[in-house]
Amino acid sequence: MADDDLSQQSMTGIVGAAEPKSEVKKVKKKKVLLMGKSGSGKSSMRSIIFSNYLARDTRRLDEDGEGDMALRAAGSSLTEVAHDSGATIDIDLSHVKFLGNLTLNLWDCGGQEAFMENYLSQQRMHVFSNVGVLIYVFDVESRDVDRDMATYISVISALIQYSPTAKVFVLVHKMDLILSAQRESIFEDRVKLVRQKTAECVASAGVGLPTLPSGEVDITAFATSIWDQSLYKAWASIIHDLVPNLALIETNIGHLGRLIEAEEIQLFERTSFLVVSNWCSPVGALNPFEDRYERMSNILKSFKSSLAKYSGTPRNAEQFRDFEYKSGTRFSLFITKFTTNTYILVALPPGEARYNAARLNVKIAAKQFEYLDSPAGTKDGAAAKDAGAKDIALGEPVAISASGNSS
Ligand SMILES: Nc1nc2c(ncn2[C@@H]2O[C@H](COP(=O)(O)OP(=O)(O)OP(=O)(O)O)[C@@H](O)[C@H]2O)c(=O)[nH]1
Ligand SMILES: [Mg+2]
Repeated sequence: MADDDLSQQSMTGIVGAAEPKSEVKKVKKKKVLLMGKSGSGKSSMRSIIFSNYLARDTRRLDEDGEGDMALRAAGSSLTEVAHDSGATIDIDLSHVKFLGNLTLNLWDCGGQEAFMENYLSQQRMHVFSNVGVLIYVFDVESRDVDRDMATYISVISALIQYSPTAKVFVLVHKMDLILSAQRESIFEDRVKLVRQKTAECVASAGVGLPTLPSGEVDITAFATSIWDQSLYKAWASIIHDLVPNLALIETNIGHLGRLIEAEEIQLFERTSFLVVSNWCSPVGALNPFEDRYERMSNILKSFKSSLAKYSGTPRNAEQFRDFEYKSGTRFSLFITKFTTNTYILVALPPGEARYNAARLNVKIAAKQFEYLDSPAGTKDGAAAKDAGAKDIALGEPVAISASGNSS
């Protein structure tokens, strides 16, 4: 696209009026159950994704003592730190604010047998009602697969009884402990078994759980490990299904990408650095690295962790606002704070004018995206409104030329 064309483009209507504003701004709560056998890795993944822990920080005291010491040194408030074995006692509840309108109520359910029995009996209704998502974690190294399956099926039965519309994700975890040549077949066998047992359970109950058009129960399975980016891929997919307004956000990310001639845009959630939305131009789509989204999450979390270490700031502090990388004649890239709850990554073909125009346009777009990201009645929502978000649907023309002059 020529520079002139770009200058004539505007951010008009970048946020469409398709969805009523009251819908966009509604605060949505989702109860997410994190379940599985004790030691399968639930709290570890939660700490890595939502509390910026490094994988090595999750090692339990009963293994080598270093993990919990690291957590203590960092002033962690997680309950498992207070417990010598590191196991979660009963249920650890956390509320994670996600992209403004979404609050995840994360129920990290300690997996020791006595607790499991309790969830399935006395606390059955309390634990299993109003569940939006069940994430069931299997330890791939477990020696008692039959027992694990039996517990899983008890959980599925309770879910069918109290939350038949819940979406089920299955994580076959600790894959790093399996030889890489065997990973795929072990994962496939385990998932096949899970699907078969789930289908039997649903058939005997006669009702329940969302199904695919094929009639199969809709279970999404991932092979994960805290030691590589697979964890980010799984959680990005889980979150992707939950974020409200995502279709609208995605449409507008595409609009922005075309306007600034980007090759790729990735939108990260601020705390977890999960990629919640992305867009590629036809050229960007040729990028052979299909796992680049989860790789970027992983890299940025490590980067943030190093910044925290060297600047002495808390783990969950903002750490950085801007990052830019110009690779000569190959590409330019920047990552910048976008809205209250997001960071944006923009990859562009080389060229200073294009780069500068993109930076300015992203700044302008941020004000408009803020509307989708901040629920009504909050300070940020009000700020977004003041910044012009109210007129988004009407489309206030703002044009930036590729030479960086605003009109
Ligand atoms: N090798 C390997 N170890 C892991 C992985 N994920 C977690 N662990 C380790 O597994 C141990 C137990 O992890 P937790 O997260 O406390 O287990 P949990 O599922 O919360 O256990 P409960 O709270 O008792 O239900 C810790 O020492 C972790 O470091 C993984 O992907 N690979
Ligand atoms: Mg735990």
